[in-house]
Amino acid sequence: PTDIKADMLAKYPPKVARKRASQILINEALGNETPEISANVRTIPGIITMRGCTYAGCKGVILGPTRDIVNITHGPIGCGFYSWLTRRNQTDASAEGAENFMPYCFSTDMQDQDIIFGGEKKLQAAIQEAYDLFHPKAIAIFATCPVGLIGDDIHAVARKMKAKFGDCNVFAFSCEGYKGVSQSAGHHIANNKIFSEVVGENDAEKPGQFKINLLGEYNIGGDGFEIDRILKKCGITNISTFSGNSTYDQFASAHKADLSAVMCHRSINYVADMLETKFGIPWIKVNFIGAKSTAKSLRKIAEYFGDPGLTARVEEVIAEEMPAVEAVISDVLPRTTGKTAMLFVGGSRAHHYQDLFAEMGMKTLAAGYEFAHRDDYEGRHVIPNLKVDADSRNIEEIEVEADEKRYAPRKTSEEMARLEAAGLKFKEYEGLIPDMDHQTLVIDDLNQYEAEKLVEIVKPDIFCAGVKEKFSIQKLGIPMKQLHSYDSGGPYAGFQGAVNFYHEIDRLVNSKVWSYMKAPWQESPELSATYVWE
Ligand code: CFM
Ligand code: HCA
Repeated sequence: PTDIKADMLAKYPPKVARKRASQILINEALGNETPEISANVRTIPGIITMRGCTYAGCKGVILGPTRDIVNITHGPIGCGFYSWLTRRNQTDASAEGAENFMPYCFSTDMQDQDIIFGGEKKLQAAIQEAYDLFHPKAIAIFATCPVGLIGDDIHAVARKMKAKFGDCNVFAFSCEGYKGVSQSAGHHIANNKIFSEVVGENDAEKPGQFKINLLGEYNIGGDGFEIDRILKKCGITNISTFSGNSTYDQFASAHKADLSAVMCHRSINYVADMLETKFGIPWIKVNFIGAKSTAKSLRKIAEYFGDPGLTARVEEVIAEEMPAVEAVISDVLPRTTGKTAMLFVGGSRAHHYQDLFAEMGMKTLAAGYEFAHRDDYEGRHVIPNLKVDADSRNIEEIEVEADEKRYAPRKTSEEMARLEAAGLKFKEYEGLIPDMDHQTLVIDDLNQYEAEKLVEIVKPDIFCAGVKEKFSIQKLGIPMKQLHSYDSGGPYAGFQGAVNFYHEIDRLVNSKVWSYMKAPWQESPELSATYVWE
């Protein structure tokens, strides 16, 4: 792999090579010694990054999956259009009287004249129109790049309209695309606002014995439906998902849960921390991607509640679900064992999906995030040493304190200590690097050039990334699976999702169609060498 890194950097000018070298790492993690990677830093101008923008992270990712908030994009129409369900986040609005605004794309459709004369009046008119048409519980406004550049005060407009309506919560997000180096800043902005404007608004008691929040699960391709099916079967009540298949009221009631289970650490750790600080709800890291990981996560939740009935029920569910999973694993294993994968996805899936590939006997040779921070790579113990860069400083920091009336630690400190001593870790995420094999490659903010270079050198059996990478990789003759939208597939979470994934990957890595393609190295002899991975 040392040669691969050198090959990838060879064509860069020295300054670019130096910067990229700090984001390309050969995994030499041993025990607690995790090598340091540079992450959450600006992409070098001119490089074709895989990243998206801050608006995408706020509007598309965090708020996009909530069905009964009218989400208005204040900006040119492309921003609203791009973030309109392209993520394949599903929702279930079949209940009597359920509101669902997700099939609509709301935008102020900013024009040149709004940029010159200001867009506040147009925004106000759009909010009024949405209110008159739908009378929703809440209207959210999202800033795009021009809004910040011309200085429209979206918060003043939101306050004014909220006061005018009286029965509709109107709030705004300063999530201009350029606010941070990636989507990640948008997650943080969204977390802060949802927490300060919505969480805790509904104090009504929620039924259920074992109440959790599922944080960082977005119901892509129906993942959340499968997880909810399993939780329900176990007798665990999901009070609120942030934010797959969610409603305004779920956010408003999140403080009624007794545990937060965090799937995607990157996008939602802020809410997890704030729920603990303000209301006393502890959080644990879970992963429902992979059958074994699903079983492990259910056991962790049961361990937290410490109820023998729940523990027994969780074991029953695992025992009921696993035979179907194991039948498919033993069918595909002879065809998938020893195959190799590369995963370059967002801020958590490049880690989580390694478990699914491992279950199929497949090895992940290279992986990386588009926009995760060092803690997602190296583990949360590095947080105190993280540098606050210029872009992080753009994000409003909110002060959260214990709620005078409603703060209630869910466990005594003795109980927490006992659980920790038994191995249940709270507020902990160990990151991607320690989980990967020695001498594998970890690459932050991979770009178009490096992706093609990697594929040419290593020729993995499958490459997983997003839509921008899809066709360039396929043209190299390598099967490509989108791990954002799942192409047209899914769910891949939970037990049934794992089965879907095994079938899909088996089909992809064993398909004959790719052998009919002529990749560039098959036509140019100088590119035809095969790299031997040690
Ligand atoms: Fe979390 Fe996500 Fe991801 Fe993400 Fe995303 Fe996504 Fe993703 Mo695309 S919240 S970090 S900002 S798991 S949209 S559902 S697939 S990049 S790996
Ligand atoms: C986003 C959304 C995205 C894009 C995926 C892709 C998603 O970042 O705005 O590049 O294919 O999951 O839909 O991450």
